[in-house]
Amino acid sequence: MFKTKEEFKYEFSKRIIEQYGRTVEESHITEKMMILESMVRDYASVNWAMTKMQVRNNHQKQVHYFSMEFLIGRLLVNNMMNLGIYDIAKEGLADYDINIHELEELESDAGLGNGGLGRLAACFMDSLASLSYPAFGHTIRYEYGFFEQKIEDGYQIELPDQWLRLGNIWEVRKPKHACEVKFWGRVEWDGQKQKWRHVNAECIRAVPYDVPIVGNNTTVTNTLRLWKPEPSDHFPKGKNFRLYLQEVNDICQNLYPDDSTPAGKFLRLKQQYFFVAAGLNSIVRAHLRIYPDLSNFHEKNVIQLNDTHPVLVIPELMRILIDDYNYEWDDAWHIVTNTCAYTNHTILAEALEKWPIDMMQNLLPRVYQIVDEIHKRFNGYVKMQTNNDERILNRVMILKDGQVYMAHMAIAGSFSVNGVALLHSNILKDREMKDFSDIFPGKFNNKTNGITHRRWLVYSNPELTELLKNTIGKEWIAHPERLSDLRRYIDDSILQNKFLNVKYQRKIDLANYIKEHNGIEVDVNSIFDIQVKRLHAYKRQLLNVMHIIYLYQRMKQDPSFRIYPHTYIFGAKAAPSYYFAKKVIKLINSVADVVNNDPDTNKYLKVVFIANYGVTIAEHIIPAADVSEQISLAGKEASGTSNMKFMMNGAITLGTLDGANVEIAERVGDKNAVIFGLKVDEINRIKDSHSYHAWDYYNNDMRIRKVVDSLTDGSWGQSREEFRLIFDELMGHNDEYLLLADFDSYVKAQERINDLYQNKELWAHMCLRNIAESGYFSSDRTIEEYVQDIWHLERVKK
Ligand code: 4GP
Repeated sequence: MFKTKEEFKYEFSKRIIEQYGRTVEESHITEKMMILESMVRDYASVNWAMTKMQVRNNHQKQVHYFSMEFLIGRLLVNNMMNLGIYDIAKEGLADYDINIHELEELESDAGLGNGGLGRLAACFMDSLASLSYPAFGHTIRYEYGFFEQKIEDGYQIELPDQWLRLGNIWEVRKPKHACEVKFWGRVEWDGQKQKWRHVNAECIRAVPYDVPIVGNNTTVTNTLRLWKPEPSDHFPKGKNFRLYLQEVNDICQNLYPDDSTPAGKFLRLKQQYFFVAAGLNSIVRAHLRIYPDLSNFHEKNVIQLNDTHPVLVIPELMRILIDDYNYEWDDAWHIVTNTCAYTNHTILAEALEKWPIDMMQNLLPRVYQIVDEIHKRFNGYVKMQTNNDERILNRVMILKDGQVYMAHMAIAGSFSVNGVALLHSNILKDREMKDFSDIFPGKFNNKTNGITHRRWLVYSNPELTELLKNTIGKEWIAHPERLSDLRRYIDDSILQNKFLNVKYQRKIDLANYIKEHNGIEVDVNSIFDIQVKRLHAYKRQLLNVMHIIYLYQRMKQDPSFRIYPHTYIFGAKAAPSYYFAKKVIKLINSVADVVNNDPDTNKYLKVVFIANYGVTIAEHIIPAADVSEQISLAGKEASGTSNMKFMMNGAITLGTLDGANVEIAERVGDKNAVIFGLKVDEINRIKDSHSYHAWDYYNNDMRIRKVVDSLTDGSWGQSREEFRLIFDELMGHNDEYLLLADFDSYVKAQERINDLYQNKELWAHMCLRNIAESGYFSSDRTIEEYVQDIWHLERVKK
């Protein structure tokens, strides 16, 4: 492999000639990009093969991270940086007059995720490899991702995300590791063998596509395994083959297909079982290539279940052990419950999955039988632990009201259950899942999330990285906790000015992006106040818009009231069938239209909605932020991770005491974060006593009344009915997420930001303090905690 610029150039031009029969100069830019990608992949392949061999030969334990999503973003530059070949390649390409950034821009973000849970999985894969721990990821190879968001006339439009348009050079198809996954059919007792048989099943073949996950400054290269469904050789007898092909393809069309119909629900369950069964099959086979049987399976493998989506791992592994390898129930249960660990990412009831029993019974008859048995035995255990307390039993059962409660099965079948920030883990343990933590003391633990500082600082903010290197050296890159070395310099006025200048450069970059994509001119000297995350009522983007409406109305009414110029920036996808969330997007855009075009106010106030928020766009947005909006109703956001990315890039958190905001505020201190709003215990009291009345706030606060009225009086250029749904959520359904209750304190918090920002020295001090305290939020720290407490891995041995 190339070691110098000249070797790189030789290899690059040779490959272009061999592949396309043209010189570098004659080749198309996409050809150049694909050749570069293939070179990086092949470069990584050497380490990849070596890592697999080392893990096998040294009989090392591995973690298998099962997740519906891995939001990995682009890989080209990230991989080159991790491999330490970025500079050589960049200079080599420059000799051919090729700007590496132009090639980088051609790479699509992988369509393998949507939100925080998926991005967390990607950060974890990066940290695992970079810390040299052996790890596998398992998911589905979605053809069209979640969706591509366009905004038309202010509305969200969903298009297929064609991320595979140019192919995916990173993946390697591995047909020899393919396996069969069985659906439908029925179970029958085989008297001779004394076991259950799954007959008349419809088989679908699962073929793995492996993507190398390249660690930074190590030779360790792990695998992300994407499973693709293909027709099986055991074609279901008598079935219409077109229908069969359609069903096979459906499994990998989209992430989170619409589940508002029974057909959609079936499809989601099918997807989950498909990748769970395929993933387990490949792990079991790999295990048996080294060991004679599966009795030490849990000593060599740990499976982390990322939320409830992959929880079928529990019954499926039971099935494999019992049906395929003749284990007794108790021995199998011992192995399963010492292999599986579960991470919960939300307490929102609608996100804790439940499947109708008849659906699971039809689609997965043998697996369901096992679920039923797990349920019965679990009931027995609970009765024993609780002195036959029927009320507790009713609350914790796996099968009830005709449904399978996946979170309950996850807790029963795992040896560890963790939340993703201190507050969230405590809410799980002491409130939402208290019965379970009483039944299984010691099972519940906390692992506060983290983000990879390599992508979210070193790669996406090279300007700040340079400044940090010049100030405190580069130890922090390998040891992010050493960002604390910056503490000594935060009052150094030269550094402060340099920091403000870096921020200014990044704001210019984002302003250019906005000009190009939205056609809006924004003032680079204004406060860039940013809220980027999935659109959900509990995250309260609506509170942010209501505050903008209030500012606008007040400036219109009172010419003597003016704010320091602000640019409010949003980025968010709404799930396609989530009507309220889509209306909020329309509201943001409608308010933006009025506000941005009003000459009375548009020097002070601009609103921008950036379409199709995702990893690559975030890499432009986050380094440019002055203010990080983290305003969920306290107790609802499990952790949040954009809060950590913003902090690491020197933005000030404007947030409630929710999720990881609590830990951020604690680390930076009261003065360096702007915290507002009701706290969890206050909210619990309000909710438990049913004492909240949205109309009281409406009637008693003129600001609120004017803002709410504007939703239905045509203020935003709409028909009066356009935002009725939002009005009804607030006033008809008594404002479930207490926006009106937090409105006043949010306004005051915004006023504090307005004042603080104008004191440049103080502001820079605050930002630098945030950066200095952000090392704790590197996912390297999180991964070390998982390794210590849950996974018990050793670094890959040479
Ligand atoms: C998210 C949570 O909403 C967020 O608070 C957390 O930081 C993230 O997981 C990672 O733990 N949940 C999801 C989801 O993305 O789909 O439930």
